[in-house]
Amino acid sequence: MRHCLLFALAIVTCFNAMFADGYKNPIIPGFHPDPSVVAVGDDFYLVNSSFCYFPGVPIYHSKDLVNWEQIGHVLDRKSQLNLENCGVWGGIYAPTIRYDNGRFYMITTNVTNGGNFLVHTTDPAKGWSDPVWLKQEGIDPSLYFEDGKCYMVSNPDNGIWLCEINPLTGEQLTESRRIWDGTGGRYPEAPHLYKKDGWYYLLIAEGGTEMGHSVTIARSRNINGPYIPNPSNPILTHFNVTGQSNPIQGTGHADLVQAPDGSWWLVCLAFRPQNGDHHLLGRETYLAPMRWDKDAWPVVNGNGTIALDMNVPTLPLVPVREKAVRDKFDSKNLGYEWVWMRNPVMDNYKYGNGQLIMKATSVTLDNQLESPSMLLRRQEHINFTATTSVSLKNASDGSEAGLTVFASEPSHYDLYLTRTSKGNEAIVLRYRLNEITHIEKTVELSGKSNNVELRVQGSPNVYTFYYSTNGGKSFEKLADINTRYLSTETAGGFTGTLIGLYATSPAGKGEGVFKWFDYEPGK
Ligand code: 6LW
Repeated sequence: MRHCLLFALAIVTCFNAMFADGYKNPIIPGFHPDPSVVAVGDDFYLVNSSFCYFPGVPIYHSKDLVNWEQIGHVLDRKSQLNLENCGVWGGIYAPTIRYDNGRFYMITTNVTNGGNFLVHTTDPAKGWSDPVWLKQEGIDPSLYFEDGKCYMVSNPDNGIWLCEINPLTGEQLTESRRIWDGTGGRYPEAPHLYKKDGWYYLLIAEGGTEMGHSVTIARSRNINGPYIPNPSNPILTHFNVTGQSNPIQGTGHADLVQAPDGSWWLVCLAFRPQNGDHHLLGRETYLAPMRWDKDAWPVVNGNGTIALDMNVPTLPLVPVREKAVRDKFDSKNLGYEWVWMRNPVMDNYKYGNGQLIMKATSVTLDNQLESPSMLLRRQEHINFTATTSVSLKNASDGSEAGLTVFASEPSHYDLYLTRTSKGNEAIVLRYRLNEITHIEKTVELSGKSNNVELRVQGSPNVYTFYYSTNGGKSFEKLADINTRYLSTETAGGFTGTLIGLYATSPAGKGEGVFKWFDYEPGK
C-alpha cells in the first residue's frame, strides 16, 4: 500500500514538472527590448539591445524559457562597443543570437559608430570576439545557417534584404537581394529566417515600436523567394480590438524557438502603459506559446495576443537565484545589473572593499557627449524601493552625490547630497525636464553629515522621494513627482528608466561614497 502511494506521488510530481501550469509575463521586466533567443540542447540563451549603455547586449540563460538569469554581456570592451557621442536613441540596436557548429554568433548594429557587425564565441558567457564588420546596411540584422552556408538579413530601404556572408571574415559572398516588403505596415524590420517542413519562413515586425506594433510572416520554398504572406497576418498584435484593453501594448519584434520537447515558443517585446498611456520601464521581454502544425502557418497563443498571466502548460520549471536586495559593493566585479552611460572612465570608480567611491567630475548628467560618473541599473518593476547610503568626501561648493531616476540626459529626477556655499551640506530634490530645471526641495543640514540615506519609491503615477539622517531609523518624505515626464511617450528614447548613483562637481573636486545600494521590488 505504502509503495503504491509513493509510486502515485512520484507520478503526480513528475506530471506536474512536465506540465507545470502557467507563468507571468513579462519574463524579463524593465528595459529589455528586441529579444532574440536560441536553443542549444536543453539550454536557452537570450539577448537584448542596449543602446547607449555599457557593457552592451545583456545575455540571459534559461532551462525553461520562463526563468532567466543574466550570465554576462556580449559586448564588454570598447573594441567591441564604441559609444562615443551616443545617446538614448543611438548605439546598439536589435541583436540576434544564433548557434552553428559549436559556435555562438551575435549580430547587431551600432547605429552611432560603425553599422552592422557580428561577434562570436564558443562560450556564451564570455570571450566574444572583436567585431566582424558587415557591408549590408539596414538595422536588425539576423543570421540563418544551412549546410555550411551563412545568410544575413536586415532592412535597408524599408525592405527585407538577404545575402550570403562568411561570418568569420565578414566578406559578403552574394549580392544583396530584396526578398520581402512586409504587408504594408510602417517600419518593416526585425527579420528572422527559419526552415520548417521544407518551407523558409520569414518573420518580421511592422507598424513601428509603438502602439501599432505587430508581427507578420511569409514563406517560400526557396530562400531567395518569392515569399508569400500568411493570409492571417499579423500573427501577433495588440493593435486590434482583441488587444485594445490589454495591459500589455506594443507587442512586436519577435523571435521563435523550438524546445527540445518539440514545442514552439515566441519571444517578443512589448510595454506596460501606466499613468494614462505612459510607459516608464522601456520595452520588456515577453513569452508566448505557439502552435505550429506541419505545413501550417504558426498561431501565437491561440488568438495572436498575450497576457500578463499565461495559463498555459510550460516546460518543467527551473527557477533561478533571486537577486539580493542589497549590493554592499564588496565584490571586485560589479553585478551584471550595473551599467554605465557610454564608455566609462574607469579611473573614476573604485569598488570592492564594501563601498563604491565615485570621483565627482564636471561632467553632469545632462552632458550628451561624455560619460558622467554614474552607475545605473534598470527600473525593472513599476513598484519598487531603491535606497542608498551616501556621503561626500573632499567636496567643494556645488559638489553633489546621490540617486537619480534617469530616462535621458535632459529628463531625470535627482535626489542628492550637496556642499553648500556656506560649507555645510544639504539634501536637494531636483527635476530636470528639457528646458525646465527645478529645485523642488532643499533640506539644509547643520555642518557636515556623516552619511545620509536617500530613497526613491516607484509607483504607477508618482515617484516618491525620502531621506534619513538617523541611519535609516526613520525617513522624511520630500515630495511626490509625477512619473509621466520620464515616460518614453514624454522623454523619448529607446531605453526606459534606470536608477542611477552619481557624483558631479563644477570644479571636478571630491568624491561620492556609497556604502550600499538596495533595490527592492514592490508589489
Ligand atoms: C529596433 C527595431 C525596433 O532596432 O526598435 O521595435 C528598434 N523594434 O526593430 C530599436 O529597439
